[in-house]
Amino acid sequence: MPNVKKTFYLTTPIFYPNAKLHLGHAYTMTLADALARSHKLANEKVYFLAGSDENTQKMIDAAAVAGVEPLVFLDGIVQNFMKLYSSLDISYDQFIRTTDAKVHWPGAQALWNMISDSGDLYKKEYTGLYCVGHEAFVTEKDLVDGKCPDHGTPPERLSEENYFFRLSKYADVIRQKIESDELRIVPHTRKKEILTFIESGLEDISFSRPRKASWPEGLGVPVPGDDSQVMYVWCDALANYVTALGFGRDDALYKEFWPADVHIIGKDILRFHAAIWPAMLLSAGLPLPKSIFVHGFITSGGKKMSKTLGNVIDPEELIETYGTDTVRYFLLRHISPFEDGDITREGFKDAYTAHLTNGLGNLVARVMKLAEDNLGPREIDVSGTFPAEYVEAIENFQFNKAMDIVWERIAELDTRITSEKPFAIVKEDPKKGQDMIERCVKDLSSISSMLSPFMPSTAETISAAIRENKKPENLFPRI
Ligand code: ME8
Repeated sequence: MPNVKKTFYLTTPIFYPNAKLHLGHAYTMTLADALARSHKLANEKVYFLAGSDENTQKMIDAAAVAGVEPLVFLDGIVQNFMKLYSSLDISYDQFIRTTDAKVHWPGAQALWNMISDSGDLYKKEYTGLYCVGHEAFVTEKDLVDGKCPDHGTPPERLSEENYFFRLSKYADVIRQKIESDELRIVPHTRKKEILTFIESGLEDISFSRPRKASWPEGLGVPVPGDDSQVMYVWCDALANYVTALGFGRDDALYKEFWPADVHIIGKDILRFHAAIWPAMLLSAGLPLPKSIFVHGFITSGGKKMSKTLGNVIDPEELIETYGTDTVRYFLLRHISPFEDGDITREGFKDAYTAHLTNGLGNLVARVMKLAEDNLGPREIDVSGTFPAEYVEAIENFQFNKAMDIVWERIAELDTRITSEKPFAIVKEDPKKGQDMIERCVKDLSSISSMLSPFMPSTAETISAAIRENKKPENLFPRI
């Protein structure tokens, strides 16, 4: 039988390109990358999607403030996204842009037509409160003191003709699929949250807006058969998860990878992914994603880090000072993936010194110095399996737990060297000492494999040092 690899399709939110990305976005991408790399390590065929959500009013507004043509502005920001992903070592396979009329629009329109054929779209005059920050209509009960609590801005009152999607029709089916974990929502607290939301009743939602004269050509997916309207904004954005695979144009990837194994999202966009998106797919008769992993927010000074609130930490700045893998390390180990986690510059520095300079860096130097001084070049058999608890932690998206397991190994090996003293024994009984050192190198190699999804270039440096039997340059110099 041909050896068919298990496939693994992983998506990330396509961020709004109205400003530079901050550490919160870097967090989502780092979680996703660690997951993608773990599945590659397990020999699966991974497809990892990133992208940007471009057909929006807030991008137009930001371009106006910057004094640049919207489409030029977009190109600049998207380059920034990609630059950040490259400095974070994000191994995405495709970057989808929703202004891409060749890649995204045919599928978005095909999906629209399927939903329309099911009788789930109707036109209606709508008056409501619109939060530009969320790019969504909100209700009075979402507001605090008349303002959106997430963005601190009052919503606009809009009155216009829109196409509406019969979301209400799908509430029961979606609830049942989430309850039974056919659509698995992780963590459990988010599953409960979305079930409560669905039980409180789903209302039909706006799926289009009149095309604005101020919007440039090339922005906004035209509603099939009604050029006066563009898709807006979640129906356009959510469709990216299938259009990127060629849905509606060239189905090869779609057939291979859909349904998605995991949509990774932040907790702010749970409703869109766990209610609206499944309803769209059900309406179109397409399979639902298998799971949605919902992470918490990175806060800074106790408040959500957000462009609008102006308390952002620039990931590039941290990468410049500490290096890519330190930033990845901190995000993956010191922030609980299921809850909010605060990050301060001091906490970051302390973790660096304690666990990277003194922990991992010190151990690598210690073991490799012993190896370089005492072992001749020799083949080290490094094949081995990962501990079950490590694999299980990753399957449950508990990257911090998986890394705790790695750091337990680091501490164990360090303690063993101190107590068994191979450095002394090798002088009295070279054969015995060499065997002990060889065992240390093997354990270091297994630590390096376990680290590779999280800190890929550090893992590669360690592996290379082992191959060459040479102590590497100081991995995490004191700062
Ligand atoms: O919502 N902590 O885009 P967006 C952790 N375009 N993660 C954070 C964060 C924080 N403080 N702030 C943002 C959109 N994020 C839509 C998505 S998908 C079809 C369309 C991350 O630019 C987190 O992943 O507002 C959150 O869900 C996402 O950025 C929102 O990004």
